[in-house]
Amino acid sequence: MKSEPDTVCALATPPGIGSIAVIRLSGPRTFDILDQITRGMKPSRQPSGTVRLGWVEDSNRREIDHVMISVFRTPKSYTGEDLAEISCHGNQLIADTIIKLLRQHGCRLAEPGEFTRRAVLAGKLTLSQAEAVLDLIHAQTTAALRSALNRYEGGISKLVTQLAEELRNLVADAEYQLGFDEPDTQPLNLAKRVKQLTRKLDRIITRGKQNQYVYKGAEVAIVGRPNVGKSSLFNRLLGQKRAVVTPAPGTTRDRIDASIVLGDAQIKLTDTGGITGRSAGTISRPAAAQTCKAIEQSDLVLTVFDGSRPAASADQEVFKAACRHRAIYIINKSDKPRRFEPDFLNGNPGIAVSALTGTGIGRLRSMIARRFRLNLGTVVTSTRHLELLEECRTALNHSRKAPDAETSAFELKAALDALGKIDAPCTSTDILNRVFSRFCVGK
Ligand SMILES: Nc1nc2c(ncn2[C@@H]2O[C@H](COP(=O)(O)OP(=O)(O)OP(=O)(O)O)[C@@H](O)[C@H]2O)c(=O)[nH]1
Ligand SMILES: [Mg+2]
Repeated sequence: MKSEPDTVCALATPPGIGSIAVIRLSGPRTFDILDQITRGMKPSRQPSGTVRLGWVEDSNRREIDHVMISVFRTPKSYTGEDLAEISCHGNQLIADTIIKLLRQHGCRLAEPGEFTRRAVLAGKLTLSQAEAVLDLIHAQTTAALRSALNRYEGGISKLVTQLAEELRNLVADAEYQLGFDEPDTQPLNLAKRVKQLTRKLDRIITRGKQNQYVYKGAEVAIVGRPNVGKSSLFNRLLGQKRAVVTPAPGTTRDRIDASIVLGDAQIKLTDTGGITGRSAGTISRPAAAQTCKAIEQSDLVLTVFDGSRPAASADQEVFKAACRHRAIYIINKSDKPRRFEPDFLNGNPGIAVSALTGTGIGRLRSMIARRFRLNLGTVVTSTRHLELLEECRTALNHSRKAPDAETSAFELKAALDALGKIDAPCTSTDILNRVFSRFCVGK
């Protein structure tokens, strides 16, 4: 026999002092419990979708707070269950006391993401919509917000339905052909359509990976030999004097991080100690190791050269360290006569800027922003979705290269299964745990 679900409660607003605090509870005993802790109101008789004012009191009839209670009856609530929200004064002590009271009357403290999890289990939200709820809460830029809203409205489900439809047609045709042909000898004549679908997935995956920067943020390191103006550029991009700038080489030793928004993404910008040529020795080994690590970790390397001085071997070292990564080559000090004419940049003209006067900085900002722009060609951004789309693409490739028709059809079904996991009808605890592990309590 299926047991009745617990009634759960949690603080839905951030802890601490605020004008109000909201405590949410959901489950079959919601109104029964509320009736027991309130005076001047009977939440069990309150119509769904209404708000009433009244008192919360403890078992000795002592007043705890004057509150507003919003009532949402099953199935017309966020979780699909009976749900209520108590808005009390925004004092942590009051909120804690009310939660303690609710627990004394049989409420369990909700797990992180439990309200949204219940919404998914009740079919109120698809899994990808639930993930969008999390992205909505955590979005740091307007682009990230817009894209999360699109997914909250079902953008991923639409995409999955479309792709699954195409795949299902392929599976049906494959099975139809299997009925006629010798399964072990006749290759399926579907390779062309499978390839087309694979190409479509390629595009979605590439754009989706690009979109991840909008959510996860991007790491951008400024590197170069000592004294080329890395810290000056760092300060310019930040719009404030964070890093120390001096005329002496070797000023920056430890890396300095700062956060800025450029275009659609939140960017962690890192100023590093200068990289010297092998013969020079003005920077300590640990500092050099730190700089190399910053390059390795970066999604983009801003490689700075001093445009007013001839290229040196240290510049070439810097180029060698950075060129294996996504890089922008910056020729700084453009306010001075140009003397930097290297032969190792492979024809890349770089971008001329002056960190001192600000010339070219606007163009540089746009160049960086372009690298991390939200690609509106797809709604995909999440790692979980990308992994499943990649699994789907791998199965499609196997299907195309399969030695016989039966294996080919089997792989097509595997591709369909992978796609199905994106909005899985939630029977798998593993998938649910993975999705909801990042949620906060009360959501
Ligand atoms: N003329 C001119 N001078 C600049 C420019 N950018 C930086 N400088 C000067 O170059 C010197 C070194 O600048 P920093 O920003 O400290 O250079 P850095 O690459 O961080 O140096 P280290 O931390 O020592 O590796 C300072 O005197 C700056 O004022 C520029 O665009 N034009
Ligand atoms: Mg510096």
